[in-house]
Amino acid sequence: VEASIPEPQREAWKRNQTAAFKSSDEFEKEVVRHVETSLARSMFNCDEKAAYSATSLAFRDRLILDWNKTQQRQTYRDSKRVYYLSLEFLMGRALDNAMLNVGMKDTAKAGLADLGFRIEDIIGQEHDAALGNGGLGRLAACFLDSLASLDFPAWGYGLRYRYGIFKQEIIDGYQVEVPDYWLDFNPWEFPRHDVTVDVQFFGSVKKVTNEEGKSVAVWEGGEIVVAVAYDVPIPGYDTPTTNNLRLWSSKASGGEFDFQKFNSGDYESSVAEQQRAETISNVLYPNDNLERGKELRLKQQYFWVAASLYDIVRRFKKSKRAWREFPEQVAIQLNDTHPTLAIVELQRILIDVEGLEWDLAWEIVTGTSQFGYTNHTVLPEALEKWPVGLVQHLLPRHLQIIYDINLFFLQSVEKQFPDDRDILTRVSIIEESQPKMVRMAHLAIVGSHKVNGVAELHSDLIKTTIFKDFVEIYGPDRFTNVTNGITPRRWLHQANPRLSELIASKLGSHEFLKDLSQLNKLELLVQDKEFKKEWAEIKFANKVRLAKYIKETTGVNVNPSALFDVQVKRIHEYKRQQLNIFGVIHRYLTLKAMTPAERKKQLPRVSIFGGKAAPGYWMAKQIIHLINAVGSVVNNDEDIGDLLKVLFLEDYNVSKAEIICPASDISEHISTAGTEASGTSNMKFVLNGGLIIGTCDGANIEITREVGENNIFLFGNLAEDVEDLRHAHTYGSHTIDPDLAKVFEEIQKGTFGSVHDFSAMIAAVKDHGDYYLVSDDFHSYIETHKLVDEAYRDQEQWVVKSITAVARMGFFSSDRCIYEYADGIWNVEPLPRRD
Ligand code: 9GP
Repeated sequence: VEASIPEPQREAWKRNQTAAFKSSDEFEKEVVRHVETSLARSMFNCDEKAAYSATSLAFRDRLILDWNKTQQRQTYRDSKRVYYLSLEFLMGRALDNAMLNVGMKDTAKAGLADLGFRIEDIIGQEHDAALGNGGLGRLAACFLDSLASLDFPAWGYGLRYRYGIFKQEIIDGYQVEVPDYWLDFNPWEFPRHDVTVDVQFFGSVKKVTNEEGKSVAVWEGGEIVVAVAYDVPIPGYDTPTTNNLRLWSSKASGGEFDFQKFNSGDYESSVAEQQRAETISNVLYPNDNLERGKELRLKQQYFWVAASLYDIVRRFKKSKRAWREFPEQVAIQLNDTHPTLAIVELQRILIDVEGLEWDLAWEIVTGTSQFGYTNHTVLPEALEKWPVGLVQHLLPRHLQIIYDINLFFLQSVEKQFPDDRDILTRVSIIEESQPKMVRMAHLAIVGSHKVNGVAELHSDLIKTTIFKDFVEIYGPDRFTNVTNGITPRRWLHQANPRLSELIASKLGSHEFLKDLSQLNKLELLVQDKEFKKEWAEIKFANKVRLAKYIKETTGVNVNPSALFDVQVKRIHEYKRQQLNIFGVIHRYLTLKAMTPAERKKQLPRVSIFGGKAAPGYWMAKQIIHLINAVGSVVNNDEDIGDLLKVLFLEDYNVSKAEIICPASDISEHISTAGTEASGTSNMKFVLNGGLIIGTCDGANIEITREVGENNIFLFGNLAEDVEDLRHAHTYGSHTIDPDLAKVFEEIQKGTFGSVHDFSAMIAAVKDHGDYYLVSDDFHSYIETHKLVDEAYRDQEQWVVKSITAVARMGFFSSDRCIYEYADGIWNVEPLPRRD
């Protein structure tokens, strides 16, 4: 490549290459330069916000140098790339992560101190990049960190929402949603106005005969929306590899507005098209584990998929390889069914644009290690289906292709099972309902070479329930498991720097951050007195930090010596925050019934909740309301004092998780067995030395296998019993647990205010079949909490459990996940720098 540039020019470029700052002096220079030039300010009006901006720009510049080299290397080596298609990337803050990953946090700290700033205050200025709802989006963010840290040539593709997940405010105990406009100042993205893709919607399809006499489909008319690329550098930890996350933003084709209309005085409609186009990437749908079937959502999906595939194909075509080699160069991972249209779009490109025959095109599309599909849920309300009429209207050519894919698929199934008519109805991509629906999960399975679940139980469940027929058709090998993981860089090193340092001091280096299995050496230290003392001190300091945050945000004083019991995650009936708050009420009633002398012997507890409810999820909002209502009674009850505090922390997000996770003693992962595909916050809490109380669900099961039954508190019915219990609730008699009945009575007496608001929550258990088994699990939940209290009283042993659990968490690094995907699904190799 270099040879194409004449020698003298090459020399001039090399001579003037930008150098990355290496010392705190050089860093300070960069900060001051950005304050003075990029921000047009000076030492006299550089507040913390400006210092944050300049610091980020200094680090952004640094990342971009590595980003450029990484991209050049990947292009030059022309090896297979992974494309991770996710409608959500819940990145959180970037600055702290960038400083740690490039190993320059201390340098920045010293430099900022020289300039008069505390690094924590500067980090705290950053707005979270919250382009996701919960676990699914955060998993994508952890995967990007691992892909870069392990030197894999990989790109993420997503949407650049103008509004991420809403900001949650709690007003009078109720959730209120406020838009999260986060793009005021975002130094972490590069607009690429030269990288655009025209995306077509609507219109019609006609058959024409081309010059070769072949009948081909032409999709014409409709409207074009332009996708503009914004690139976000993703730095790996302790490596120069800096990968790319490409986010698409929508804009109207043909300029800002229609001049003709403008000149004729019709200003409003002159900008209407622009506004309509921009709507596509305007807002993230705020539902977690729920699909609502809105037209705009389908538009978002196709817009993002079409732009991403165009980009991927454009890059592939530069290599001048034959189409057959496409699966050898490109692995596309579908994060849930949201990007499933990519399968149809690739088939369309190959047959309609590139002129390949259907069979050859389909062979390429379904080629080994081409598309992989990750399923993240078995909840029926979260499985995507689109009305055929809507797909026809929006994407007429795609619907034809879907029908053809389905026809060929069903023909082959019919051949395989000639005597079974029912299987055809069950597996068809088209559901013969009123209206007819396209089943996206079926399409994803038919078009992918591998389908994976995200924890062992979940991967088994999909094979025996929702996708059972497909196991018969394709054989078990198409289905696999990759248990989720988390990045230890953010969730240990960044969130809990003191613990990370303590571990590094004992293991001799920070290598464990890239090979988490090394944590197992900590087990040798569980009897080391000094080590245990330091371990406990760090936990306590993290609790003090959280207590301070609680005081600042809620005004409530909590005792850091109390047992901190945390449940932070999206609010959902299946995750059972209602079980937790009913348990808290039970504890409150028990304390109230005691004499003061008895109370004195009780262990103080702080029950901490946090999480957003989807704006349209009424029941979830009532749960938030009940938690707050209980808090305002309990926290002000003089009989109770410090023995019990109940808090709901507003606007739970990634940066708050970084404060909360290191501060838990116990955290709650208590979904009805068989409903939580994996869960990943369970891993974050344990990695930070907290123990968990949980059901035999999702990754809790594997966490138990790793850390040992003595170091986790399990309770409740098993997944295999759930169906029978539900059946018994509906068709047999359903008696409510007596302790839970007392809790209900108390709520209905009005102890926590509005009886009316909470009646539906009670009725769901008492009168509507208790679908989530709250009553069935209540007794064992309460009993298990008693065991938690007992265990916590023995602080010495508790610390041993905590250390042992952390030592055995190596398996849950997202690095391990990425190696499993790379090996078993993508067939890609890392591409480290050779120098
Ligand atoms: O509900 C699952 C959660 O259990 C899992 O940890 C996460 C990442 O795999 O995905 C969630 N699923 C969804 O958000 C929607 O399918």
